Amino acid sequence: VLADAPACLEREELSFIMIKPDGVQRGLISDIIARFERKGYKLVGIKVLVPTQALAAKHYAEHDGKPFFPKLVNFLSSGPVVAMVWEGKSVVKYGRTMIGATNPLASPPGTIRGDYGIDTGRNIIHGSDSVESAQREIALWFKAEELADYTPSTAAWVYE
Ligand code: IDP
Repeated sequence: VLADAPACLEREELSFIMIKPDGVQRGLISDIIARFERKGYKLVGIKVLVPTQALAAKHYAEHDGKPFFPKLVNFLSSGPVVAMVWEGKSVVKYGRTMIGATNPLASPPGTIRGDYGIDTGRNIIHGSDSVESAQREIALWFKAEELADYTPSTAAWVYE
């Protein structure tokens, strides 16, 4: 079967997904990982760290100057986060669908933010909003050698 499915053997799209300090403190790590895993996406990088303010500010550089920026940077560096890289077809766009809207109260049930959050400043998880953002964010948080390249034995059962 695997020999008949070469497409699943090549590097697919990558997204940077991060469980923020509120998601970690609330015990949502395993639930969030399980959602991406059960969808069929592949975990290729993961680490737990307390981001420095400088790293948090770089990650959210596009929001520099906005009123909520200082609080956002302080919050992200207030405790451990789980930084991850997930791989799979359309993982950037579909990952955002799984995550929901920026405001958890505008996110439908079934999405991560819809199921678990209330305030925008405590929305549990980050996901890259474009393939270009994903590339920038992955380079910011991970070294190339920290990303695994492998083919799960289930690949031919997920991709045709
Ligand atoms: P996203 O996380 O859904 O991509 P962005 O607009 O990129 O949303 O904003 C980044 C993060 O900044 C949000 O996830 C949220 O935590 C925070 N944020 C965005 N807008 C506001 C706001 O108006 N007030 C407080 N925090 C905000």
